[in-house]
Amino acid sequence: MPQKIAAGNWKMNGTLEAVPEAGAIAAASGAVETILCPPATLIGPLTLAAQGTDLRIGGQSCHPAASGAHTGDISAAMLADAGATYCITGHSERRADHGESDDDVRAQTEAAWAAGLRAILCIGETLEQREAGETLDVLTAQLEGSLPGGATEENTIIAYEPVWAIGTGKVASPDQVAEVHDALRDHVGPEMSLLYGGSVKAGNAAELFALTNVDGALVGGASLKAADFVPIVEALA
Ligand code: G2H
Repeated sequence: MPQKIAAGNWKMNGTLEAVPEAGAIAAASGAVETILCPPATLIGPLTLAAQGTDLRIGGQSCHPAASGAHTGDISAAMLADAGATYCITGHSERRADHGESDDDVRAQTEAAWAAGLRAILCIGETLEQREAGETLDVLTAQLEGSLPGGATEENTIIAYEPVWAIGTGKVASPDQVAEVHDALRDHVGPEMSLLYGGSVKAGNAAELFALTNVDGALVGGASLKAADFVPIVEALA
């Protein structure tokens, strides 16, 4: 059985004032694997807030190199040093804002593994690609291009995030999610956790989690406040 996982992606949100939210989320974690991926500046403080609890902390991206002349970047080893045990790779906002290709994502995922981090590798189609009937082909190509050989359920989680559903309030329908997750299951085998991401909220989580091949969610906006995120974690338990 794939592990059930509720992961929060704080994106570029949160300052030290947000640490108590993580503390409240930490207090509710345990029944399922619960992860928060804050901005890099908060990895240390959130790691401290999560000490002695089951909440795990992750980075949102990493540079493929371990160190060097890469101004503004952060390596997987640095994330691990700050307390992270997970790292998101290939989020569509990184692919769009920073031009990250499948090759970049594969190198980042390998770097995350080398630092002992478990990767949360994101793939997703645009609205244009969906309307052209290309969804499964696009996702297969992204998976084949960005998932390194040697991926196992221990070092990798896959997150399906349709780009058109991210932060838009539009959630993919259960049928749309099921079609994609069933196809992904055939690709990655029976044990790897498959998360859905894109406008997940307490109100739609249970319906998504009821789908056979949905093992949890990668949650953006609704992970910033414990009052919003804890019910999602509970819906998965
Ligand atoms: C998708 C998701 C988190 P949101 O990016 O990765 O964000 O839940 O705000 O759509």
